[in-house]
Amino acid sequence: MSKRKAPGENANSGICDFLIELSDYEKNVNRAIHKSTAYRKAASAIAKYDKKITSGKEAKQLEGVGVKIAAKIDEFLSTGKLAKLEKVRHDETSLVINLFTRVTGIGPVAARKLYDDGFRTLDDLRKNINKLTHHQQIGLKHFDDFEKRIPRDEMEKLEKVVVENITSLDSAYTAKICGSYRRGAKSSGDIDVLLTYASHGSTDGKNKTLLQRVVGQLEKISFVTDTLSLGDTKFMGVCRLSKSLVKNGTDEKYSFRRIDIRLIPHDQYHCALLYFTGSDLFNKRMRTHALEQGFTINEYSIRPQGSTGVAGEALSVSSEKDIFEYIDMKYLEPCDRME
Ligand code: 8DG
Ligand code: CA
Ligand code: CA
Repeated sequence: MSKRKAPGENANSGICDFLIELSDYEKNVNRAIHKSTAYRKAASAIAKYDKKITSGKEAKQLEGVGVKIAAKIDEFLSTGKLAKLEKVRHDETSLVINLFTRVTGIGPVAARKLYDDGFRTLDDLRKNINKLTHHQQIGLKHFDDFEKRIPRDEMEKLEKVVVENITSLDSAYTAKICGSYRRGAKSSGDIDVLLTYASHGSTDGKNKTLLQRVVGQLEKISFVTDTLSLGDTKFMGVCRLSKSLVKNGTDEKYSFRRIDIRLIPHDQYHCALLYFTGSDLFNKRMRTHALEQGFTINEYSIRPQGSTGVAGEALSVSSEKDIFEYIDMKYLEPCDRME
């Protein structure tokens, strides 16, 4: 997951902002994933609502807004703030843990550990770099760049460099940028690339070189600058555009960006495409709908859920539309898959 989500602009952004702050707090500090998701769902439903909310009661009519959240909305509307958040914002433990989790590679558990070890600031971490993994060190080095979202026009340039270089390496490769970019977002947190190779199917076993060749090429042109992790199927790294990579490029100073590349067997391509296009809230909703219809879907396949609860063989899929059809759900274009 990219760490910074696009801020909302809507009639109720005050409410959405505090719900997202609560969601982050529950995830990072308390490691209460379900609470965190509940706040994010409520924020998402409220963001879609185009009237200005005037009471908790009104908000409660929306899906995902229950009694407790409605009470918080009432408190916020009448006082302009939230006692719970005021406390969290002044609580050193919460502040430090929240800050540390903004470094890529530092999750809630590692952040808590670093806090317990006595670290309080990013400078403390910089001075004790040996306490961090390689991934975390790179995250710290590019902390400011990774906090910035990538404007869509830069995403278009990044896409061009990635796709052209991969397909000119070998035309049997296909590369596609998914995530928020494929959903048409104005800005993206990172670059999510799906990679397939014509003769590489899920029954062919591991292929050690298919992904490494691609990463090697992107390093050779000085596009990929760091590797956070590289396995047979997943690369996590850092890249940056440069004047020489962008045709008609200006002297614009480019930022370092997070890039993930996943190698997908061609028979699993459409399930992966659906999954990695997201959004993650949409994925959760679709998965729930699938289960109600007796199917289980994940990033690899869609399978019928047998009466004993054991999933059957993967169904054949030749487009994203097929998956929607199996579960009797109206097809949605990527730009309509916000939640
Ligand atoms: P952003 O980067 O612009 O902030 O948004 P994004 O592209 O939608 O989110 P992402 O965090 O980069 O994840 C890409 C897609 O992967 C997401 O849209 C849906 C899917 N996905 C989930 N759950 C998870 C998860 O737990 N981790 C990751 N890495 N991806 C997930 O549905
Ligand atoms: Ca990502
Ligand atoms: Ca993304």
